[in-house]
Amino acid sequence: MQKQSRREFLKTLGLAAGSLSMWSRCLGAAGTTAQGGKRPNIIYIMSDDHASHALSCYGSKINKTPNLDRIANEGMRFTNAFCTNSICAPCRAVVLTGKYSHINGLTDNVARFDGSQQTFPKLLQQAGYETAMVGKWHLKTDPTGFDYWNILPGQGVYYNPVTIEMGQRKQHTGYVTDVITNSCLEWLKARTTDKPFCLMFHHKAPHREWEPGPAHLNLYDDVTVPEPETLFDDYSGRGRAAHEQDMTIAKTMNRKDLKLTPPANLTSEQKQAWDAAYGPENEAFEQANLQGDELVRWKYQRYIKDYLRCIASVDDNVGRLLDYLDESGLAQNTIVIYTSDQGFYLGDHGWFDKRFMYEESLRMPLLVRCPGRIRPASVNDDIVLNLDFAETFLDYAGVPIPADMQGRSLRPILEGHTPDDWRTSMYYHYYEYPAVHSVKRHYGIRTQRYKLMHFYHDIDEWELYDLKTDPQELRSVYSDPKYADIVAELKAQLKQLRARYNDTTGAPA
Ligand SMILES: [Ca+2]
Repeated sequence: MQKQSRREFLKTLGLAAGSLSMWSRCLGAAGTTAQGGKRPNIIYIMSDDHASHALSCYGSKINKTPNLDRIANEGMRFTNAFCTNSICAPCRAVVLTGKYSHINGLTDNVARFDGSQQTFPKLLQQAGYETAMVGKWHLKTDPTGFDYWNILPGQGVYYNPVTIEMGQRKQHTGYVTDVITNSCLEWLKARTTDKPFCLMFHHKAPHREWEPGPAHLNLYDDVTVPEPETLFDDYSGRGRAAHEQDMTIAKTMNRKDLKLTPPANLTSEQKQAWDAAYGPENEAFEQANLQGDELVRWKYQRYIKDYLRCIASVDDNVGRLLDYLDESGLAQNTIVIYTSDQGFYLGDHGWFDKRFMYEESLRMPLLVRCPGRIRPASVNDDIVLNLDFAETFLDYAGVPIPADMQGRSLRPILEGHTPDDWRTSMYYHYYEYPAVHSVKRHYGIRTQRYKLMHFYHDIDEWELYDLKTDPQELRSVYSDPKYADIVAELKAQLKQLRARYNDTTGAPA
């Protein structure tokens, strides 16, 4: 935004006419915000594995997300939001603590989160906020720092889920994205205090095995979803890690992922709708005996349609929440964030899943709306991290940011003023290996233009990508003499980042 001229800004506002009145209402005579000292509510919406290239406000070629786009049109969209360790539970721990995985203790999905440590919900609670956590938690220990919590056990299931509400198991009939949203709305409607609140609203969708809800079983039936350019990537130009992973559509995807085996826990009515949606196509598939690229193409269509159907339900349900905020008057003083715990491969490089520091899984969608505080339809390309969220929420709540948190408040950026000393590079570290999907341990640095990665443990390989000339990261230029100076410079910066974040884990840089 700060790079837009006033004329461009006004033009953008024209495109977001619905947002303009809301924005204007909050402007004082001098054009400053009229919010005064009133502390904003915070609604943090996080889905699971929703890649930014599956939101239309990010230019998706494969789906439309009108309700999520609304947050972008009425707030700020970040184009360089990254996670620090691209896997479910560790991302959640980073968000709660504002600390890297090696500091908060949750480096992989196997460990248990130590809920006795400092988290931003605890600090908000101490500062007089009412706090709630609803949906996928995935940290193995009970939530701490929340006045109310209602979570899925572990990964949860899509259909007829059990939730654990303040320690009590509850069986629900229905689709998980609706169930989680219902619980959030019930909590919001039942509130009786005048306290500001912070609600964490975490969807399970669109996590594997991508089971669509009853309302979207037939969405995309009559279309062929465009394939990613790298669907048939052969990994030449990259190191052993890209060759030796186990997350390809061709080999790794199983019959349950592909809905050739139905979910076990459907009601008879749900089963009927399910069979009607998948039955005829499955029968045709079993008879066709597809092989090679043709088989990959079929699997890609089945996978991506189901993934997008799950997102359609997230989008609808975010719309329900936004509507409620409008009707209740809460929209005016509530920060609404939409993000995902990390990105995902949508057939890019022939893959599904995440874990790698390559772009598709490193990058998260990040949309933030708050009328009067954040300009509508603004776009920012600074490097921001999930490590920054805790600090941002504390900043907006007027709570001092503890010195041991490792990120930085996004508030100045959200309000249109990127600090001169904002980070120009980010540090990443992935640990879960050997494990499912066989993505080797690695850490690295990403700047606006370059990415240097070091794979270690049972390997010692470096890769360098020039994102300007090779945005799809198809050819490592680590050994290209033309890039020798860049390699030396980035290695020095990487060492500095490891020292700054006190990361002594993994092989030395
Ligand atoms: Ca995830």
